Amino acid sequence: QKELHYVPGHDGMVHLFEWKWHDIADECERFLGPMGFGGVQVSPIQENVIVGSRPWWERYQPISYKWYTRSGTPDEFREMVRRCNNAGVRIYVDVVFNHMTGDHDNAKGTGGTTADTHGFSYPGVPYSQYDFHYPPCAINNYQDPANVRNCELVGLHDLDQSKEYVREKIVNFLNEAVDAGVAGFRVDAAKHMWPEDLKTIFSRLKNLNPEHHFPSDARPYIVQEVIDYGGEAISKYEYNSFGAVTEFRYGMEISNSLNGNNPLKWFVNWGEAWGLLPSQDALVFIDNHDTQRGNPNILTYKSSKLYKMAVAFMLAHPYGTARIMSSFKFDTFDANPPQDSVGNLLSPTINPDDTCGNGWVCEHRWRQIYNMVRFRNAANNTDVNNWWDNGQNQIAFCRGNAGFIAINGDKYDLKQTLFTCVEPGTYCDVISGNLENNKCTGKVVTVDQDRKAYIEIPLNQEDGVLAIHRGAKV
Ligand code: LAG
Ligand code: CA
Repeated sequence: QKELHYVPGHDGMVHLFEWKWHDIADECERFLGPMGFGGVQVSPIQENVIVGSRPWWERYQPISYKWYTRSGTPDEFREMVRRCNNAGVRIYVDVVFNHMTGDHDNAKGTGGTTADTHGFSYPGVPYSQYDFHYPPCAINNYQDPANVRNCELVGLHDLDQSKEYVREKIVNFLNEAVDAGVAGFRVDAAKHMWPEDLKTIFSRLKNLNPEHHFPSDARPYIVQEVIDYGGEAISKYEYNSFGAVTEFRYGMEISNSLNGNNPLKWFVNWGEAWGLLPSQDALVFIDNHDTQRGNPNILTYKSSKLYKMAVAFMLAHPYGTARIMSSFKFDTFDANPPQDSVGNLLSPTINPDDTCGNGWVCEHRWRQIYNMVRFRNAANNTDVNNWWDNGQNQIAFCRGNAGFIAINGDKYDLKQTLFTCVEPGTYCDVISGNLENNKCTGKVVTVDQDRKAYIEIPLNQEDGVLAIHRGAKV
């Protein structure tokens, strides 16, 4: 269950964090489909407890498995999945079934469901005390697998997935989404569940719904969120035999290097040799919705130049399934998503230059990022070849003879004639510009008969990357 079932000619997943369903449907049709994106990770679909201040994280506290959230209704969800699939863009749902809510007085959900959280009673499912690890204990020892998996993560009531009844509720919840046409799931807090239980649950999922352009016998894609930076009792290798796994070391190492702690030239053997999962098992990303607000060492939209370099490297490199974060602006950990005075989520507005307004960052609409999605598509099925570096932080490599990228992570200009692998001709650097009506609005790169070109990335420019590919010839 590691196959994404992207539509041919599409690649790259974008996490449209906290977007509403009808806005995602619009985005699939007007932008993601035409730009060649492969899929969208959407925020949790199950009903969550309403937290008074309406932080984003209330969605990680399920109160029932009904599809009523601030993102929309069940009908709106189904309609989005249908429209996105028709636009060639797959939908992956963030599913939360390690736990239900924490303790809340008079708990009420986004669909009106109530619960006695202190009594571990959730009539909307229904679950009772018996379905949980009860009496509760707190996770406080990451060297002890039983503590991590059978106790409560930050006070969230911990379901017992070894119970047949609990498994059945979870499987039904997931299968309803499969019926609606989703292509797979991001499994929240997978590290906090036993691999054997997960394996059983996933084995009971239906095949993908053939009415949504999936091949027959297609299995749902599963990516399990297992945070493993090393040094804890639970390993990502306990999970990758039966589904893909989030590779948290990926964004950590790239951020670390661009922050000046390791030379970029070391990335010549980037991949399993670095202790990363096998490529086909790994979901990779620079930041996610947790690390962007909780981990100061991870690059985010806030350090835009370095961040675009990181994302460009990720999309140019063939290792792993790439996921792009699409954020809302925030100052503090708890900051609300864009919302009105009564707590309804706001839709993004689209500016004339394709960027977003209304508090949405929309990294996926930054030219340097969406053009690298196109690069990734153009370079599909090729390897890294003709690696070059200056012994420090200036690197370049090809993808077969389909594309070439150079990155300047040094504190001085990159000015070099380099072998580009691509056929002779005139190319548009898709980082500094777009190809519009056969004209390049950015740097033009001339590749000579020897497939060499003069490459320039001055330090004072907006971006530290240059990229050309066979899909963007002038
Ligand atoms: C995840 N992956 O394993 C999510 O990616 C992450 O965003 C979730 O935490 C977490 N696991 C649980 O699904 C988020 C926030 C937490 C928040 C939690 C539940 O990072 O801060 O906890 O969602 O809403 C909040 C409070 C805690 C409180 C807890 C229970 O911050 O202080 O104890 O709620 O009331
Ligand atoms: Ca657990």
